[in-house]
Order: sequence, then C-alpha cells, then structure tokens
Amino acid sequence: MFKKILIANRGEIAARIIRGCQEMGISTVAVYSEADRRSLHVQIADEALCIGPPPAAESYLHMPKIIDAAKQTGAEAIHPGYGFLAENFEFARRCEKEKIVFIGPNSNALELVGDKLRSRQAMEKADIPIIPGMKGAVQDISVFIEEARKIGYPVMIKASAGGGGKGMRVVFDEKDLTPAIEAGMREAKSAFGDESVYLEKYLQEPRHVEFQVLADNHGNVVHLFERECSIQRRHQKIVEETPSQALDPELRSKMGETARRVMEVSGYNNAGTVEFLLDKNKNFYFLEVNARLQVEHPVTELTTGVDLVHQQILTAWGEKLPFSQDELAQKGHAIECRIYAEDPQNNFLPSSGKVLYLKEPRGPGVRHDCGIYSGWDVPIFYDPILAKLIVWAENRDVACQKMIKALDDYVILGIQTTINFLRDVIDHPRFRKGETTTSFIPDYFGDWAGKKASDEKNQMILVAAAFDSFQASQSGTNFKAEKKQVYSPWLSLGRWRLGGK
Ligand code: MV4
Repeated sequence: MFKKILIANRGEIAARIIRGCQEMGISTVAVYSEADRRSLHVQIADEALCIGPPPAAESYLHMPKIIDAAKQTGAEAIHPGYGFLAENFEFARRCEKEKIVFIGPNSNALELVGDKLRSRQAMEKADIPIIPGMKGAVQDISVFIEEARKIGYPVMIKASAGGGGKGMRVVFDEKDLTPAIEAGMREAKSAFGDESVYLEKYLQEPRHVEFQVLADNHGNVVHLFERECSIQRRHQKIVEETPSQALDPELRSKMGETARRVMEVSGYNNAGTVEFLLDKNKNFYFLEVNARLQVEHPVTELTTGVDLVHQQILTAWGEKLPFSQDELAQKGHAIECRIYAEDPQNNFLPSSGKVLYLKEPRGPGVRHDCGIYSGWDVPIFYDPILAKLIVWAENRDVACQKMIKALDDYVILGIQTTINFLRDVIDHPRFRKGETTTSFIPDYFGDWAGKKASDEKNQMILVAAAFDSFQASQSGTNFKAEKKQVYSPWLSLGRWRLGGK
C-alpha cells in the first residue's frame, strides 16, 4: 500500500481525506497557502508544506509547486479532493509523467468527460439517452434555428466547455434565439475562454439525480445508487439526499446500469459520478460526468456502508473492487446540508472573519465533516464551504427530524452561516413531502428573510461561548502550525525513567 499521500486541497474535504488515509495507516502531507497557515487540515496532517501566497493560482492551482511538494516529501500519490486541480486532465497527465499516482481517473478519460460536446457524442453512439439537440459546435445561426424548429421550443443554449450554468440561456420563442446565442457565447468566452455553444430541448422543472460509480483498473465497474441534488441555489447544491423520492426500484436499476455503461464507454477508472436530468414523466437523460470525489459523497457512504475515500485509494493502488453490483444495497435514508460562510439575509454574500465559537451537533446517526474550529479566521480567498452536516436514519421522515434537531443544536458564532436557512428548507412542507425539483429554492426561498432566534437561545449561546473562550484562555491554546509537535511519551517522562530506572 502507499506509505504517504499528499492532499492537494484545503478545508473540510482535505480533513476528510486525511482522516481516510490515517485510518488506513497511510501518512499524510498537507499543502497550504499563506492564508491557511492555521487551517485545520494543516494541524491534523502528519506533515505540512507551505506552497505559496493566498491566491489559488499561486498555491492550490499551481501544478509545479504541488508536484514539487510531493517529490520533496516522498509522497507516492496525490489526492486532489474536489475543485482546484481535481478535474484538470493536464495535472493528471503531469502526475502520470512524474510517476506520482493521481488518485482519480486516468488523464484520457478525464479529458473526454470534461468536454461536454465530445462526451455527448460518445454517449449517443453508445445508445445512452441524451437530451435531444445538437451534437456539434457550429457558428452558423441558421443551423440553430433549424435545430430549434426540429425539436420544438422551449430550447436551451449551453456552453460546450460547460459547468455552473455559465453561458446557459432558455429560449421560448424563435425571435429571442439569436440574441440568446450571442449572449451565451459572450458569457462562455469570458468564463471558459471558449465561446462555442450548442442547443438542446429545455426540460421544465427537472430533477437532478446523479449516480455514484466506482471503477477499478481491471475493468470492473459498479454503481452505488443515486443522490438527489435538486435543491440548488444558482447552480450551487445546498441539500443532497439518498434515496431519491423520484425513483422506484425499476427506474433505479435502469439508471444505475446506464451510469455503469457511461463509465465503461469513457474508459473511466476510480470514483466518479454520472449526472442525469429526470423529467416529470420519469424520462432520464445523461448530462455529464463529475470526475472527482464529490462534496455530497457522505450520503452514499452512510447508506451503502462503503468508504469512498478508502476505495479511491485502494483502486488507485491497483486493487480489485471488493464487491460486485449485487452485493451492494441501500439501507435507510441520508441527508446532507452544506454549511457555508454566507449571509442568507444579504443575498448569500460570503462572510469572513473569526469563528468565535463552534458547537458541533452530535448524536446517533449524525456526522459532521468539518474544516473549521473555534478561534480560526475564515479567509476570503476560497470557496466559503465550512462544513457538512450529514444524518442517517431508518427512513426519510426520521432523517428530516434528526437534521432539524442537529441544525438547532449547531452553533457557529462570529460569522454568518447558512444554518438557519437550511433549517427552514428541511422543515418546509414541500421538502418534507419529497417534492424537490430544481425550482424549489427559487419558488419558495427566493425572498427568505429568516427568523430571529429567541432571546433565550441567544443568551444561552452567549454564555456558552464566553465559557468556552475562558476555558481556551486558561489552557493556553496555541496555533503554531508550522512547528508541529511530534507526540512522544518519552518527552513527558523524567530523566530517571529515561535512564531505565
Ligand atoms: C438543463 C435544464 C433544463 N433543460 N438542460 C444546470 C447546470 C447544468 N449542469 C445543467 N443545468 C440544467 N440543464 C436542459 N436541457 C435545467 C438545468 C438546471 C438545473 C439542473 C440541475 C440542477 C439545478 C438546475 C437549476 C437550473 C437549471
């Protein structure tokens, strides 16, 4: 097995991966920017290396610095987490060239699935259902007009380079088509440096249902069922769950089998996710492959009992998958809420500053994947995700109850967070009924003003925070991340015992 793995990421996901490595007896190397000197991932890793100034382009996205860090520390593999270099096929290729194992798919599969139009073509050839529309990038407006007439309005313009809703436009009428294409091209150009766009049929109020897949280096591919991720705000997921209320066993196995084939067709290995859109009539269409460990992976772990980080490491090492498709099953229900440093009462403006107090929720079936601690300063440079709260219960109703209780118990002081917003989302009658489509947030939470916590709760929180801060001051907590204390029982013993007496 690998002896040492470098984690090319930060925050909660770096902490999650470090934990997974340590559980397997693998030593870990954290890399960090100057803004992250005191970050949690630096404190919990076995070794830590500063790789540059705060901007990601000069640190977490800087390929030569990260490869150097791996060489310098003797790390045999790099886990990229999500975001940053996770889906960068050039980075995967450089790792391959340097004989450092990239814990993710091979660079060719990564290149293919990163190109929306190319993967659409490959999937159509393999009889994977795709949304009706264009399969090639053309510049000629008349081709768009003709295609839109053929498939019928409404249609959607999408960027070939794709992602995050950038360059996307819905068009209900032919007279609006040309300006929408031009606007889409402009937006795609500035977001991706690639102005090519294509057109497909617009699905109204679809659900976003994705399938987790694991593929080893020996041709075995299994799926680990679905995650329902329709609760999104401006293309950012905020709540994910499994199983999806929209699937029955038959549809689930049909979509799962399709997801498996998507990975086979792509020549994919390691963990990945196949995204589908599901329409009102339960037709499903391939959307794209997410070639990484995803933020929402814990709901799959809790319902299948499979540790996805362990499996990523094992398959990267060359092990065969330890289970076949028919040995995998879903049990119970899991829900995840993403905790962001954002102000829901101020248009979700990112919030930075010192975490004055953190009280983590606990209880049976409660998991908290966390990247922060009391006393830490949230930097402004990166994605504002702080932590994830995941619950498991025997069924969806109980899982919702557990989530509400856990959110009620959860306290973060000093910065604005999405905790109270999430509580209202989970408690909404439509959510409780499982009526979750991609228009849920805009329909019911477009103008969320929130509720003030009761004076009594605020007072209790303040007393608890004051007490906690007093305790911290008494114990002389220090945050010297760069000089790591190596724990040795001998250091705490007197000279006479060291002398063997
Ligand atoms: C669509 C669609 C409707 N019709 N494509 C948004 C991000 C991107 N990955 C795909 N997206 C969509 N593509 C067609 N043909 C609606 C969306 C969409 C969406 C999809 C999943 C989750 C949330 C969404 C929110 C708005 C739009």
